[in-house]
Amino acid sequence: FVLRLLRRRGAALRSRIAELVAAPVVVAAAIVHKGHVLAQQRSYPEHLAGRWELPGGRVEAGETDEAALVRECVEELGARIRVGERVGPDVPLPKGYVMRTYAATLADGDELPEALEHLAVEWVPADRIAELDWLDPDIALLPDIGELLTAA
Ligand code: 9L3
Ligand code: MG
Repeated sequence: FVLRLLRRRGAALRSRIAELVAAPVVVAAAIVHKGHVLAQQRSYPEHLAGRWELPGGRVEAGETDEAALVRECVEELGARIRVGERVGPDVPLPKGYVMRTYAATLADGDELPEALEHLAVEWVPADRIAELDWLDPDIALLPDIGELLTAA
């Protein structure tokens, strides 16, 4: 029965299955400007409030990583970004998610974006990255972010 259904429904069903099997992705943006990376301080949930992270969030069904990152940065910072290369490895998150990070730049101007959903936003230079209390998954990215900042 399943095989007949698969044959009949073909590609649509297979791609739906692939979607369900793949690890759901949280995308994060390492937004770089003049040797600084943008860090934002979480306001929620309570156990993460006060800690720092790269902007981003969950990729929704049918959305590309890039589209999700652009959307999240508009929601969180009111800023449009240009998404660049992948940075560092996929980092495992709770509940089977992975966090995937991309380098990015601000698309319009170079003013520090606003914290629309966060407590604060800051440009952090390479030599001050280690001073912030980052979320656990973001800590795994810090060596790659340091390299990104000093390579530019
Ligand atoms: N997360 C960790 N580091 C990040 C981002 C963007 C997200 N740089 C984790 C925190 C949340 C989950 O991923 O548990 C979903 O993120 P969000 O939708 O609450 O931003
Ligand atoms: Mg978010």
